[in-house]
Amino acid sequence: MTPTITVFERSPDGGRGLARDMGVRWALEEVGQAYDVRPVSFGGMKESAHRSLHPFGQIPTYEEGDLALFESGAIVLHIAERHGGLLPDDTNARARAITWMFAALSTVEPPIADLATAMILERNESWHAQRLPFVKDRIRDRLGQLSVRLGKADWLDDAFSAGDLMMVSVLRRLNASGMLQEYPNLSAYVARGEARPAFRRAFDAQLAVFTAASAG
Ligand code: GTB
Repeated sequence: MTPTITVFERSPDGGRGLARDMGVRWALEEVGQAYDVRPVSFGGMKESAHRSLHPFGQIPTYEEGDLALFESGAIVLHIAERHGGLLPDDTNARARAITWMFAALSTVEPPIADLATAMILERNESWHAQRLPFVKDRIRDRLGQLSVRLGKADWLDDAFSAGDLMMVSVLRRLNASGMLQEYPNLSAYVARGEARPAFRRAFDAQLAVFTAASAG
């Protein structure tokens, strides 16, 4: 059965692959699963039809037969569990890969999300300039720790896994900040993820939605 995902009708990132359907697309491409896409407007996300799929009125969602999921991390885990290629067969290695998925979303991403909040929502506040260095230092703490753990390895735990997919997706949120460049092994890690053919296909597909919406 071909799954359907929802995506931004017109992504505010201009098609740079920063909206969270990108990780889901990437996972589907990695495992070779075709998928359909249903673009949703900002208004449509808040309507009851979409809220029945996503209680918080957001994208992405994932529908496959009578299964409906939201939360990009849960969707990627579902895809990784149903198909080969994103989680190791060895039970312990599989648990470690899932641990990295959680680490990406619940340990590394929060300070990065805080930077987005600072830059978008708090930019005009009188205290913005005073707060920003603290926000960035909290990101540097996590990047430094992650950089030490990655070391010279290509991926976080031996072969590429859903853990790397989530971690690279989270770190890409820093692309515009220039902060990743302070950690050469992390910027090389992200570049390795972005160079994967499955990533390229996913990126091109989400960009095509944005380009079509802008032309229409
Ligand atoms: N935890 C959820 C998940 O991982 O699926 C978060 C989902 C989420 O934040 N969805 C956002 C959304 O639907 C889009 S991806 N927002 C609309 C709303 O809340 O009304 C977040 C996002 C948005 C824009 C950019 N950007 O422009 O760069 C990047 C990421």
